[in-house]
Amino acid sequence: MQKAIALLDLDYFYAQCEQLRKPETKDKPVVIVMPSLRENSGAIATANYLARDQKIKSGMPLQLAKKLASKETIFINADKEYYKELSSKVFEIVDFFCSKVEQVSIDEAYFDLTSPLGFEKAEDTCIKIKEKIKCELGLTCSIGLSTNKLLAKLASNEKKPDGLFILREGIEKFLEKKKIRDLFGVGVKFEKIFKSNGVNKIKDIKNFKKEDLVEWFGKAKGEDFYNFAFGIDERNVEPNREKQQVSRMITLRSDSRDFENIFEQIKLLSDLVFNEASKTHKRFKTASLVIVNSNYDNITKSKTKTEINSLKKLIEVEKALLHEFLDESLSKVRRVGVRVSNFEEGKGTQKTLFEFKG
Ligand code: DCP
Ligand code: CA
Ligand code: CA
Repeated sequence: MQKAIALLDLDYFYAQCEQLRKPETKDKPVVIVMPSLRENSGAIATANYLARDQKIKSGMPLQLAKKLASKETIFINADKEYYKELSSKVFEIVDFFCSKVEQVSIDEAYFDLTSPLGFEKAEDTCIKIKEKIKCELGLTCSIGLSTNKLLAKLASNEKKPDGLFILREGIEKFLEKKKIRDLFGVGVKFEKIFKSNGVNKIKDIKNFKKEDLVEWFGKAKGEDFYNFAFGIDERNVEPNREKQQVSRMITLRSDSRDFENIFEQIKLLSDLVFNEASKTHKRFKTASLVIVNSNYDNITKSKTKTEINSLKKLIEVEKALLHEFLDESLSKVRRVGVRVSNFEEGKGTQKTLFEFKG
């Protein structure tokens, strides 16, 4: 089966985070600074697109950026804790849609949407992820969707900012335009080696044999670069995120507002979710009822309790949430889901005092 692999990268990330909490900076060039110990010195972490129009970019010394800036350019010192907080909220949203997520940096993650729905549905999922991040957090990102990591990453740069680029056909033509520096793993040092051998674009690699690349870069890297030139990349998405939540959803046989009918499904889903969550030996505090109504609106109702440590308790909370939903809404339920989150460190079952002894 053809794989469906996506790369999500947040747009001008640190600057976007700052603009989110400082609305007065809207429509202004914004530059984020990593200050150094010496006064008035430091490096540029990133710049929003208006500041990039002034030729200010990541890695540049602060002094140079100040020379390029206009009067209205706003300089802000980086607040990494705040960016990390937003970053984890973003990837929790991705976790909700996909269980195979590999975060590769503060603002970037691959996710594998191959199963169970395949490439056709992957596009829908990417659209939903973008919407939810926008709607819940107010942030934009760009997603590349393709058949492997290399192509997903390249695709993610095609429609920045706030873009979704699907690369499934015409891969050879797509790669024709790309410079050697665009290739995964090629930095300044490797770019020099390529260029000294007359390779300026990715397609120029095809003029050489695999053995030539192995000679320049060693076996592993040489072979990878050679394969990359043909759009081949066998690297898997290696999930590296702790599960932030466990959830299951089901579509009702027909749209319904009948309490017993819906509750019956909720009990089954709660059982599945509770067992899955207990496997990871986690305690959790939040239970949610997720409803998709007949208009395809998504409604989530949640309750947080000190500890939901038995299936019975989970079902009780879900029952109350269903009552609330039916009281508040007139719409019919099409899909229903149960989710638990807000995990706590430690084992799922509390040790008794007796067990702690000895
Ligand atoms: N970063 C940094 N120093 C660098 C490069 C990046 O501190 N030399 C930080 C700030 C960025 C974040 O990492 O906001 C993500 O880096 P990206 O390369 O993804 O760049 P941006 O997200 O800022 O911009 P883009 O919209 O091009 O992705
Ligand atoms: Ca980014
Ligand atoms: Ca990035």
